[in-house]
Amino acid sequence: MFDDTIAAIATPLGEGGLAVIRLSGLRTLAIADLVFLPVGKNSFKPSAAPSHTLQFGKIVRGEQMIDEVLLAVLRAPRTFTREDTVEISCHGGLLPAKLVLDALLAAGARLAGPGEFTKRAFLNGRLDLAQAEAVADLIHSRTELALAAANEQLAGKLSQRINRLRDDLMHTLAHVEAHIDFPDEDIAPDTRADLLRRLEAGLAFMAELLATADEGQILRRGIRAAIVGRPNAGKSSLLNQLLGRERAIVSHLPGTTRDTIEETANIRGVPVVFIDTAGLREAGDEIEREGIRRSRASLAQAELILHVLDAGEPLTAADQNYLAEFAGKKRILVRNKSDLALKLELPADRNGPTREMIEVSCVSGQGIEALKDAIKSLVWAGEIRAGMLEVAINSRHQDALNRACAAAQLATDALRAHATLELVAMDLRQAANAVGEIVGKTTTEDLLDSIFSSFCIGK
Ligand SMILES: Nc1nc2c(ncn2[C@@H]2O[C@H](COP(=O)(O)OP(=O)(O)OP(=O)(O)O)[C@@H](O)[C@H]2O)c(=O)[nH]1
Ligand SMILES: [Mg+2]
Repeated sequence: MFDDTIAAIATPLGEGGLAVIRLSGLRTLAIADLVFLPVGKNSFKPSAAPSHTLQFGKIVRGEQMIDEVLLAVLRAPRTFTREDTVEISCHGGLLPAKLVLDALLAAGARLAGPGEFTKRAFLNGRLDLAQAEAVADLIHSRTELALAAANEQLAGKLSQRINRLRDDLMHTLAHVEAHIDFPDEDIAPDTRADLLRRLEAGLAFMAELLATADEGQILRRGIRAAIVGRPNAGKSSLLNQLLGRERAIVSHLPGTTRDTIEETANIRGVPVVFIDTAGLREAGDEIEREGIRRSRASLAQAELILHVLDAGEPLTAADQNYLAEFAGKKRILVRNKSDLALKLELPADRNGPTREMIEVSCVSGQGIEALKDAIKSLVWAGEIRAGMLEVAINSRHQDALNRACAAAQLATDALRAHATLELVAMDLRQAANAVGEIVGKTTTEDLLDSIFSSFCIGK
């Protein structure tokens, strides 16, 4: 399908034990022959080597010996790209990998763009689009749960469901179109009822998939949780407890934290970016005021607020204001310093979001596990169902499904109202196309570019 052969370093740039250079395309074996000298009687030149074998030898460029390597020969079609592929493991470090790559480029390969190997895998039919996206999810996953979801998607669990849905829409479309060709015949009542039933089942199924969108986002991107409260409440101490290490400076001086500090932690499978902020108060010098401005900006961006209150101090008017101010957000009240005598009394009227209060001591660590549970259950309503991981959709899928749903709804309404069948067919085709975008049955070059450009080079 492609007449050029692409090459790239597939491992991260930097020093390491090994680096891997990848080569894929029609001329892979010929190019590899030019740069690889087999060493020992059991090694072959790439074009003579059986598929799926490792050859030991040297990479050379003219007279210059570059590195001693292991070279894997993988012949089409049993490869990731479905093209002839060679993977060269050389010594780690920037220079050996770069010189091996240069030798391949000099021998006729072209430097691969981001995600180009995966794009070829897609265009050659090895993966569909949802599976190709799962490759990127897998690389970027920050928790085991996200990894599990990426693996399910890569295995085609989402694609199977999407394909069934699309087939179903196409089937209905074919029925409707058959009647358009014979304008005298109206759809028989029981056929119409049957088509409506199918469409409704499809709509219900799409709604079910759409319901996983939030969870899919959380798995992929995590959530941002701002730790706020007045100075000295123990915000930085709480960040350190949640991370399990001394990240932020803690001191008895109010106004210690001036800049915002962001760190990611894995909270019961959910990646959470915690943002420690400058204590909120009116006074303060110029730097502290800037810190407070940043606290406010973090607050605005956060999906979750951990409002830290000092159990050893009575509630102030400022605290009251903050309690009211954050009431509209997803929030957890953290009553810190539970090791001290309790002086903090919360207003009796704690309905709504204020209900959630966790007592902790950042000195003893008491309550921290309960706080993690509370965070997890607040961002992740309900259990993490095994079936959900299989289909946790991303925002592109969500967008396509929303369009498909709207079009399928129009088709359903039109069919029920005995509208012209042409109209029904048009909406159905739109729905099927939108669903097809998810797996890449209907795509545009722009869409592919936007998906694959977010990949690493060499993937
Ligand atoms: N007794 C007790 N002291 C605590 C606890 N948590 C924090 N502290 C103390 O409270 C003081 C303030 O802690 P920080 O974590 O720096 O408070 P902060 O909210 O980040 O303060 P600013 O950055 O100034 O806004 C320090 O002296 C901590 O040792 C706790 O659970 N119990
Ligand atoms: Mg602090």
